[in-house]
Parts: sequence; structure tokens; C-alpha cells
Amino acid sequence: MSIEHPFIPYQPKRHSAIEMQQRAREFFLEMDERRSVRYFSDEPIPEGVLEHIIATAGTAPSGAHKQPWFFALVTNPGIKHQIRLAAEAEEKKNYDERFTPEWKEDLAPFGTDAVKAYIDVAPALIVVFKESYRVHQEEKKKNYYVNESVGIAAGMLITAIHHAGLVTLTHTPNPMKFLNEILDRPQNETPILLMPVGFPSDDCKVPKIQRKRLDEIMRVY
Ligand code: IYR
Repeated sequence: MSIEHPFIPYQPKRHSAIEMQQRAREFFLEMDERRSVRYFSDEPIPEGVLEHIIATAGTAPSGAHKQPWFFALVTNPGIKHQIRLAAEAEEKKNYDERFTPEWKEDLAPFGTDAVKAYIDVAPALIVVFKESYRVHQEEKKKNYYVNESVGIAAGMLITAIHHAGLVTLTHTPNPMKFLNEILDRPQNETPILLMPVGFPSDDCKVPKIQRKRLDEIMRVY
């Protein structure tokens, strides 16, 4: 252990076996309630909630601790509307020209189309950027496992959103370079998710679909 890279003791809180079983089960039940939502209310989000949610995402592990993520929190209605128009323009091309017939068939159960009203309606958008590389004194510096790191952070973001009692959607109106321009982010950052966040509308519905069973997604060796 060198002085330049010191280590500190770490002993996270322990729980009894029964408590662990209870906590694991209860957390699963809580997360199993999560659904991706496309119908939002314009009800405002209490102050400080989104900041804590984003701070939670920022606790994710990352390659060489480079923390290669950036979260744009957009609540300004004018900027949200600009984003909606640009997202809808890309999605129109996706649905009209770029999606294959197989892709459109796979999307049919979700009833999606190129109209993205939720971008205007939801009180907040969180745009998740990956930092593909860093720039230090005009030199390109490498980040590691960027997709994995930012994917994990996004998962933690979604978990924190659900835990706070809000809903979201992992929306990807690709290509999303328009978000760099609208949000004034540098070229070394690439947007990977555009997430409306808020409360569901009173008449919100979600597709009737099922999760795979545990024995379908896991095998014990
Ligand atoms: N990005 C498009 C299409 C879309 C693609 C997948 I894969 C989805 O699971 C859902 C939608 C859209 O948002 O409409």
C-alpha cells in the first residue's frame, strides 16, 4: 500500500440471517412493482428528490473509478419541448425508415409510435451521458468499461427513481447527438438514455406482460 494510494478500513453494516432474508425478499417485492411508464402526470416532484436519485446513480462502481457519466436534469419546459421536437424527428425516421419489420413486430405489444408527448408532460427529464474519454490539458485520457459502468449507474438510477415513488421510461430516440447540442455537452460525452421522470397519469396503463421466472434466468452450479 503506497502513501499516494491510501486504503481506509471498510466494514459495512451487518444484519442477522433472518433480517438479510427479509430485506432481500422485501427489496425484490419492491422492485418487482417497477414498470416502465409512458403516461405521465405534470405533477411536480418534491424538492431535492431528483438530486438524491442522481447522487445514488453516482455511487455506481466504474472502471478504474473514472466515474464516466454525466446526468443532465432538465425541468425547463422550453428546453424539454426542444428535446421533444428533436426526439420525435429522429423517431419518425426510425419508425418510417430505420426499424426493420421484425423490430416493429417486436414493438407492437408496447403500442409505441413516434409521438413522444411524455417529454413535454413529465416534470423532469434525466439525460444520461457516457463519457467515452476525458480531455485533460488538451490530451485525450482513457476511460475503462464505459458501457458497463454507465449501464450499472443507469440501473441504480432507475432503482432510486422507483424507490422514491416515481416512474420513468428508458427512452432511446437514436441517434441522440441532438442532446449534446441542446444541452451544450462536449463531444467526449455521448447520450445513452433520455428518461422522463415523474408520477404516472391517473389513467396510466402499462402493457400486460410477464417477467421471466427465476429458473428461466438463473441456474445454480
Ligand atoms: N426508441 C423507440 C422504439 C422503441 C424501441 C424499443 I427496443 C423499445 O423497447 C421501445 C421503443 C421509441 O421509443 O418509440
